[in-house]
Formats: sequence, C-alpha cells, structure tokens
Amino acid sequence: IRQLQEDGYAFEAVPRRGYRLTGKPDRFDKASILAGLTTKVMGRNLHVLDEVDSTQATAHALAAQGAPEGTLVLAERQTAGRGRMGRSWHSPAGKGIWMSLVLTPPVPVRFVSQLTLVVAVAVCRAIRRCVDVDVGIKWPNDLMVGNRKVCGILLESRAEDERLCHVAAGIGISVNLDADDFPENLRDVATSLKIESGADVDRTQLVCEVMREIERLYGLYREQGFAPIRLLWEALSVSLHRPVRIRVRDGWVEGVAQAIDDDGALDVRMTNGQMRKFFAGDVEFR
Ligand code: BT5
Repeated sequence: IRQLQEDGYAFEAVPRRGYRLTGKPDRFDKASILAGLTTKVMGRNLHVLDEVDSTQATAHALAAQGAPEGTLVLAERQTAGRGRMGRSWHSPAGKGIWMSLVLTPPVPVRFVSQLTLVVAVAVCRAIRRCVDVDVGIKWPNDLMVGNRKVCGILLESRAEDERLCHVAAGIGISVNLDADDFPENLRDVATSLKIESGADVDRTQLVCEVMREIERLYGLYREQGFAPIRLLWEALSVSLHRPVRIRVRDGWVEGVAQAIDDDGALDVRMTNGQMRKFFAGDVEFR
C-alpha cells in the first residue's frame, strides 16, 4: 500500500475488508498533450518521462544531438531538479509541471536575459488564463501569488564564442501540490495553484496553454524586439515601485525598483538616490 501511495494512488481503510481505492495518480499522456497543442513548433517534438534527474540535462543533451527548436521535455518527477546558483527545485511525482523547452533564437548570448522575461510573461499569462489566481512576476524569474512562489524559470544557454547554440528554458510550476507535499523549509515561501485556487488544475491544459503563449510571445519578440514584451512584463510585474533588497556579491543593497530597461535589467533607485542596474541577483521585497 505504501508503495502505491507513493506512486499517487489513494486508499481508504474499510473496516474488516482492507482498503478501497479512492484516487488514481494523475499522469501525463503524450497523445493527449499533442492533441491539445495549438502550436506549430513549441512542444511538437515531445518527450514525456516518468522520472529524470533534471529535464534541463535531457533538453541540453537532445539539443546537442540536433533536436529542433520547440523540443519539449516533460517529467512527472525530477530527482535533481535545479534552480539558479546551485539551489534545488522540489519536483514530486504527478503534481507539477516540470519541463524544459529547447529554443534556438538567432540572437547573441547577451540577449538571453531578455528571453527569460519573454518566458516569464508567457507562463504568467497562461496561468492566468487557466486558473483563477492573481499571479505576478517577480524580477527576474519568479512567479508569485502574494509573497509565495508558485513557479520558477531557469534559462541555461550553451554557446560557442559569442554564438548561441541553444537555450534550455526550464519551467517549474507547482500545480496540484498540497501543503504537505512541500518540505518543511518551503512551506512559508512556496505555494501551488491548487492551494491558491482551491481546486485541482488540469496539468495537460496548462502545458498546452504555456506552449501557445510562448510561441506567440517568442514570435512577437523575434519580429519586434523586446519593447512589446517589456510593456507586457511591466503590466504583470509585482517588483516595480516597491522597496527591494538585492543580494550582491558583497552583501545586500536596498532601493526601490523603478523599471526594466531594454536589456531586461532592473533599474533601482538606491537609498542614496543613485540609480543602479541589476542584471542578476536576488530581489527580495522589504
Ligand atoms: C528557480 O530557481 O526558480 C528556477 C527553477 C526552475 C525549475 C525547473 S523544473 C524544470 C526544469 N528542470 C530543472 O532541473 N529545473 C527547471 P531559483 O530562483 O534559484 O529558486 C529556487 C528556490 O525556489 C528554492 O531555493 C526554493 O526556495 C524555491 N522552490 C523550490 N522548489 C519549489 C517548488 N516546487 N515550488 C515553489 N518554490 C520552490
């Protein structure tokens, strides 16, 4: 029974008769996802895995072997899901969307920070369309409901000299996790779409919607550059005009976030009145 419970089956004890099955695991089905996609490219070359160390590693390996743009690696469970700067991403079975998308944008490596914002806007819009939650973007790569994180985005690029070979866009959405699916240390900082909306969310529908939004906004970005994305980003941002604390190499600095610039960097007015730009770092609300 315990093994089946770990696999996502639910049971109810029945006096004198043992156990009754009350719930089956929610599993991705490749054919259903392909049937739900409305895209031309994104997600069309689809790999659905039961368990993997990190979908990022798989996506990089596939891209290195020549997998086309839009290749999507989706896993029920990750044993070594990763965040930025060596942090880990909690990825239990059957409850989340843990996926990596291969992109091959014809831009120099330094534009990858803009691409992070393209993906963040797309995922945020997709979630808002599928689920009744007030989700917003915390610069650069977190999607938040209130002060809790519901989704993280990780773009990793592989380049030769200044030429970008490919990008693995990692997207982790905590969809149907209950409070006790999070380890103790994440309960105050993380949440799920189910916890926030009070209902189970259709993961397949959300994957398809994310692919649709990424295809649209990535197309817009390639045709018109970052300007339209920046407007959409600002509309969904929860980081602007708020006091922030930013982790830098030698400690913390404080200020008020004013805008993002054309490179996707955050303009912050520091407490001494000076403006500073941040390209990477950890923003915290004060
Ligand atoms: C991120 O890193 O937010 C990027 C996370 C990307 C995860 C996806 S899943 C598919 C793909 N394959 C991978 O191996 N990774 C990508 P960072 O900004 O460093 O944030 C990490 C922090 O988020 C952790 O230290 C926790 O505080 C929090 N966190 C971890 N797991 C979480 C979860 N399931 N839901 C919400 N927050 C979580």
